[in-house]
Amino acid sequence: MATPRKLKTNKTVRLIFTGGFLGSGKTTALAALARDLVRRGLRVGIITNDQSANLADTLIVRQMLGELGVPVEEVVKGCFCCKFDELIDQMEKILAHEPDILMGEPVGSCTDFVAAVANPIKIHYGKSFVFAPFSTMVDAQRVRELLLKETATTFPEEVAYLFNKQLEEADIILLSKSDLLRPEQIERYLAVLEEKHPRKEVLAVSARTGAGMSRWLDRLLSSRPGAETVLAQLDYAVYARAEAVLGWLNAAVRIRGDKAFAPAGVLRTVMAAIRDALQAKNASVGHLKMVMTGGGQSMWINLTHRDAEPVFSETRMADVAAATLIINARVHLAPDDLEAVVRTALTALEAAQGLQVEIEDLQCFSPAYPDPPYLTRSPASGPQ
Ligand SMILES: Nc1nc2c(ncn2[C@@H]2O[C@H](COP(=O)(O)OP(=O)(O)OP(=O)(O)O)[C@@H](O)[C@H]2O)c(=O)[nH]1
Ligand SMILES: [Mg+2]
Repeated sequence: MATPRKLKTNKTVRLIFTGGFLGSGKTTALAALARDLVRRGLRVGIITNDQSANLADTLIVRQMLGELGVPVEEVVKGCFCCKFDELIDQMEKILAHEPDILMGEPVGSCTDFVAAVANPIKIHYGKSFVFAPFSTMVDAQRVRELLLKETATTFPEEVAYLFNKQLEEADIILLSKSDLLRPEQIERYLAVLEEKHPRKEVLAVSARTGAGMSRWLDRLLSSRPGAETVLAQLDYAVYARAEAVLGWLNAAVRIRGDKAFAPAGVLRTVMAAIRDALQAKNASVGHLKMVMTGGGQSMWINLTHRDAEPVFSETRMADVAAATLIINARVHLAPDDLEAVVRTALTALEAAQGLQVEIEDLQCFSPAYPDPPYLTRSPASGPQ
């Protein structure tokens, strides 16, 4: 097996990686944790990850943490597992800021993180880093859809397999967005997760209200060894099919008006047009997120379930005459169909609101077969 390049750190840096399915709340939770850690006087950096360039998450984290001076880097065109060398490159950039803690968010369609990323890091960079427990986030809607099979989905069984593998490799399972649930619902979902994963710690958290967050952070900062749960077995053919059924679209769109326009109105219009089309095609949504940036400000809108209401960011922007719209869609739809849906929505925006809409970049594809270069099921089996 190839050996990754060397990396030097002046101190041991704690790695907090948090995975979980598309839209489960990873970015929001990591940004909230980072804010808390900075408040405690710790130096933090974050690495985002996506299958393509033009990530919403990088913009969102920068907007959320910009004033705190938290460095944010990204690994694109593949998950951390498959882009291990690029992950090390980006970690090195963050290390230049001398962080105490480096946080990472693997892309939501990723699993086998411990074998593909954590173990190689432990083997090759053991003295430089220590892993905090690896957390997997799940929200209640996805538990009902993919674990309990109580709600309708068009996602095939392979996606449920991927979702379950994400839970299986967690040290800690986080039931996210607990503010949306009644106490008895929280109890029910925690019990379901505990029953399926009796040896794991399961916590309910809300990044929005802060409920459960300090308990989670205590675990992450404890001396408990992390990223210890290696998947004993993962059928890569099934995993690859789970990713391949997703249409994955990242676009950067320049929007100009003859006079200033309201970014929230544009976001709402494009979101509604795409969601209506996805409803008509009966396509399940993993996550549809759009970020508008103009005048040095960003705001965003998210849809994590096709039949849910889209959610706006708390940050708002003043009206602008020009802005960039980043669209990230992960949907159970063939890439060509998804691309047509998005292009049609943008054309309608231009026609209805008299805006000039120019697509600067648009990538639409299904994620490639995962092929992690340093996959190691047992840390002891590699070079020391
Ligand atoms: N009510 C509520 N909503 C939340 C919470 N955390 C995240 N969300 C919302 O859930 C949606 C998805 O959140 P993200 O943090 O982008 O999720 P993610 O897991 O990073 O998504 P991907 O990176 O696309 O997989 C957004 O609309 C968030 O505002 C929470 O604690 N409470
Ligand atoms: Mg995210």
